[in-house]
Amino acid sequence: MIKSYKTTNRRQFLKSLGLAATAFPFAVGCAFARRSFNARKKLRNVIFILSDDHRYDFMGFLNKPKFLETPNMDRMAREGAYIKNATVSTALCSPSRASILTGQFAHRHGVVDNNTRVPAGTRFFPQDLQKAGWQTAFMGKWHMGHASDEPRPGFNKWVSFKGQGVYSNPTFNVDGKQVKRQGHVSDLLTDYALDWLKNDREQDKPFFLYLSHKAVHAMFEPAQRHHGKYDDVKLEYPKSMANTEENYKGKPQWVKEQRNSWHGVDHMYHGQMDFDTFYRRYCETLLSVDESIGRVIKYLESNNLAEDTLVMYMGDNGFVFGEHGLIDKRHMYEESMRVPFLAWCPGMIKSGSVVEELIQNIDIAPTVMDIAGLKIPERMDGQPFLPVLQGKKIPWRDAAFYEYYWERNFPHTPTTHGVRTNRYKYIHYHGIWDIDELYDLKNDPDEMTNLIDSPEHQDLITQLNSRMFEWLEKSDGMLIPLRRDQGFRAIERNPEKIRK
Ligand SMILES: [Ca+2]
Repeated sequence: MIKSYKTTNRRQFLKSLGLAATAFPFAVGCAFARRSFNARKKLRNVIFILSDDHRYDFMGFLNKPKFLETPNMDRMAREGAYIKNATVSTALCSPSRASILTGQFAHRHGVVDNNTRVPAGTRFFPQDLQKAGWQTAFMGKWHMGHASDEPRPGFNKWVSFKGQGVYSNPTFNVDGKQVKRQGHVSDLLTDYALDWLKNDREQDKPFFLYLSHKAVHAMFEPAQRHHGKYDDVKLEYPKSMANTEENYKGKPQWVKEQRNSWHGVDHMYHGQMDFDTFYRRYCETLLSVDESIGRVIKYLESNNLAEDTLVMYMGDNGFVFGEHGLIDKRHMYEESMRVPFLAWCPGMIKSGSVVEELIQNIDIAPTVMDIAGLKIPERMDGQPFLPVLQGKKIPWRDAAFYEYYWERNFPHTPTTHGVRTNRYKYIHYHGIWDIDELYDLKNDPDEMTNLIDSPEHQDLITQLNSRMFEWLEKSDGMLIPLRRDQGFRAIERNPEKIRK
């Protein structure tokens, strides 16, 4: 019998996922984190900076691409923590954003595509912070549903726009009023954020600022000062980009088919942009996000706030630049599922920390709740990771779960569920006649050799399959969500590239 998550308590649920052998030490870990934090009585503010579609390895300090310079991200990593194995539970904008705000998997909060509004009654963790006396602000891209930019519950200050918004001269909804501004959206959002920090919040209360950038979502538009900066740099293409027999050996059929689609290199965005321009503009657009981080950190330092404010920088999902002939996100390959994640707070996080633990977007909400000294609600699926950032050994998950639901708008990527450990990734497809995948990430980080039929891996596949279904059963995930048809459909193929 499938036991409903609602009737399963949190401890049973975590235990069911095989977390930490038993859930008890995990609970001890949380209590310890809270004691540790309270004892310091220092950390009291959180700034969460989110970018859109920034892939995990495009940062200057990782030297990829070689020409890219992100001095402020580099500084966060150098002086704070670089969370190496950060992933999202769904690599798609709106589901991931809803997971960040609720601490829940997509099948639990219900936002499974980019068209769905958050169901009425959904609780966002800033509502709890506000109730506890925190000052809260949301600046930027909300993007759960396209129709409204109206203030959402949980924020003392609201600056947002409808759906994807625009890069240049945007109109914002500022606390319910439409305000037209001149300039680049990344700069303007940072201006709003700094203005709120300086002038608009109650200075004696702890604060939570959610700075949610539109950048670097397609169609990329760098700030004017960055446009063309990377026009002449040499681009390096991933080895798996070429349409060769070797590259597609053992791969599911849908991957090769997707080459010639909106999200494939043979017909990307139906020909609106060529690959090289696309790559250069993406990197240029990222520079304004990096500068935004720098301005926020500089403000904290000049106002004596650096010691008691945790700054986190994360991407809402990854981005594929030609790997396996694909672009964009949605699927479970590394470039799509992994995200950049940095944390900075001098005095609380040791400089140069590298975190190996599997941290996910669902962990942000419980972590901020924990920092605020609030009880982590039963409804949240994630775990608080502050002690992990501080290098403390606490019981932690040994597997991250993943889900993506097929969209009629972008029909080339199938419904996907999967499990990723630090070593292996198991990918399971639904509703398509194709093969599943298993990768050994240690020996094959580029996911080139599918081990799904390897005799010596069959026991592991059975185990991972079983863990995946246990997760879905225990968390009410055994139904495939269906939504009404709406919006654009990316169903064109490039006739010149159709396989004979
Ligand atoms: Ca996104």
